[in-house]
Amino acid sequence: MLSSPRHGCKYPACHLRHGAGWPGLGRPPYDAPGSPNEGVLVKVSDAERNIEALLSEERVFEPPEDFRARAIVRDDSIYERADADHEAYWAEQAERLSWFSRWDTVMEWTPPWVKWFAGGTLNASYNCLDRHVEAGGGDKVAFHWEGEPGEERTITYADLLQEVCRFANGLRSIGVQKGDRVAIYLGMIPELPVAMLACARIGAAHSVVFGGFSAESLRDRINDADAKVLITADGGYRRGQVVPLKQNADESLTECPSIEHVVTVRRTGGDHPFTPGRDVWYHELVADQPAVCEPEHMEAEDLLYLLYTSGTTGKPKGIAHTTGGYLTQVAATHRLIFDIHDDDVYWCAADIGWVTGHSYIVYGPLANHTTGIIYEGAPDWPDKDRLWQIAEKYRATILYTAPTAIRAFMRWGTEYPAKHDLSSLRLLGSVGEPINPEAWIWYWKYIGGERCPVVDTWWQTETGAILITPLPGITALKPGSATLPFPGILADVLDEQGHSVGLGGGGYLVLKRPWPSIARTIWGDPDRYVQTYFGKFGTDTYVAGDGAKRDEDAYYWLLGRIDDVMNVAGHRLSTYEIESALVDNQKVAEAAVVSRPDDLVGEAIVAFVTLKSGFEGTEGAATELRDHVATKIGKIARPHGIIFTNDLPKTRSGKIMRRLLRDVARGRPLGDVTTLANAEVVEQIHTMVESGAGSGEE
Ligand code: 7RM
Repeated sequence: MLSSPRHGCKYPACHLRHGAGWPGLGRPPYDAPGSPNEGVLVKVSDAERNIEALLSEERVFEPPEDFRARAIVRDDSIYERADADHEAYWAEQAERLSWFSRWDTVMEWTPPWVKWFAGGTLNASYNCLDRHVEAGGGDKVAFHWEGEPGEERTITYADLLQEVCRFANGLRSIGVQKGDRVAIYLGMIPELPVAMLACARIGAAHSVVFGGFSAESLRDRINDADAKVLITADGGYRRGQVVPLKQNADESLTECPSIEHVVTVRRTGGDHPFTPGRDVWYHELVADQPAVCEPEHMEAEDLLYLLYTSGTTGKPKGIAHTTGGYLTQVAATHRLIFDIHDDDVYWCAADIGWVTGHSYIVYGPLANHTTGIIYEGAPDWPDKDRLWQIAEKYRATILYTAPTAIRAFMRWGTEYPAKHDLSSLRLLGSVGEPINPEAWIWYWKYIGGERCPVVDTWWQTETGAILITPLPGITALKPGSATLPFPGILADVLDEQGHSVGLGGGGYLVLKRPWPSIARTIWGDPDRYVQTYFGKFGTDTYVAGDGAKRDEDAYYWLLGRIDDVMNVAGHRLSTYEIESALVDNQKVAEAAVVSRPDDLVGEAIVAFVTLKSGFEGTEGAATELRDHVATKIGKIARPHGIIFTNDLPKTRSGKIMRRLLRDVARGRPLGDVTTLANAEVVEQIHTMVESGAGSGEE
């Protein structure tokens, strides 16, 4: 456990660590500010090939005493237990679920292939619903649902079980069988978790496709999975507009021979074509179905779902998750990281179409009998305080969202949260990207009222569940660090040659042994699975594709995707640290950094910067920002070009797409924009850069 003396920082909960001159960094790659050599690089032999760690973040936040006193995890012993015998520890987590029959072995590992709880049988829907109802917990609210236009539905565990059973029977009646795949293309309405759980109940794997994806993306995902049925809605609401889901789906389906039936939920009530024999209304399908449905007994290693992620290039990968290990780990991580108590009102504000929604809106929370909130629409509709209004209304105690959202709240201003009583909140979470320290502090201060720990949780679609994270009752937090591997997780940071870089160094984030919720394969392409995740350092080492550094407390700092690392004057710099230095300036809400080839330094740094409301992107501001980066982390990182933009290209889950900005900065034609949430902004930025407007060059 960290124990750190108090210092004179303005934040009462903040403890600055003393002793090391460069907390969190080990040896600095350049001389300290104020020294005669400030900003001049000092050669660090050996480390040259590794990603350099420049950013110095010294604030440390100990768990508040009252939080620790009530927390599920109050001391370190869980780490020791898990280290001593990780299989026994995971088995202990698995025992919290209900199994129809117990497993024979905990883990069978033939690298890179692994089986967890082989021989055990269970059903995910039974674990999320029936067992709670059977234990007398049917009246507890499973979801408070709020539609974008303002309707409200309260769904108890008993309600959810009945609806899932009806729909599961309905799916069986149109021919869905154990082992089939079912595509789901819905917005954030209650029928989405219902559809997922109904599939799980009858042993069909679901493949949820983001409601925002185009007809083309939907078509490719349906065909890759060979899905038999598609579940969609007539439309979905987004910023007051109707997204024509069924119309998009119909467009895809002209080229989807595997689809036998389309089930459509009536949500918006618009007109759309209806194909007799193929199309069926959800409400008609469930109307006469019994509210009981025997759950299939699934093998632990049976497929639970596919979720497609667009790799950096080429065809999307169908990430395959199985039943026993996945459910074990999402339930355990959800309970221990979010410190779930019976009276919590938990809100993961992600989209269910993202893995975060699968694991931390649906499977984890329901397995733990948690009360959750689901909101259908946009955070700024009808105004920029919508989330705070909802949090206040339902007295949310836990909020889990993404850095991109937090940076948007920062840009909009503190007056929006200030209008609402957020005193029910006791814990905050972040996921999706590295959170810049200033965004972390903002979140902690203006949303958490300086009283809620912020858990920065690192994981991926492929990992299924959170792997690197604080445990809020015991972990001292450092803004910008995801802190430590979850108990039972063995991580490391390796250099190009596969050696551990040790504390203070940067390199490839890897996992050295399997965990229960690891993806078992890429659907239909096991070779690609082996190549992508186990191709670099051998089949016993999972390569996450992210850069990371570890500080002197062995805390992990995620540095962004390895592909985004830049080569400036022989130094490998992460985008994250430069972006964090920019966001540290009081005018900046968000920044994305890329490089373009340069004769002098190899690659020149170009920063795309979004300012907070009230500030202007002048030449003077550009100079100020360059200087700010130089002072904060060193002259080597000083951006060459600064381009002010109103927005940045993002994926649906809010990740900045630097690849596209790289195209813009290099004057190349734009690559694939189909997975963008906001395709129009790239065009705008492109046009702006071409015309020379809004940019400052040095
Ligand atoms: C859950 C999710 C995975 C990628 C991952 C990272 C980035 C996610 C964090 C993070 C730094 C975090 N699944 N990432 N969480 N980076 N700190 N807390 O996002 O498959 O959509 O993306 O997201 O690059 O590899 S994902």
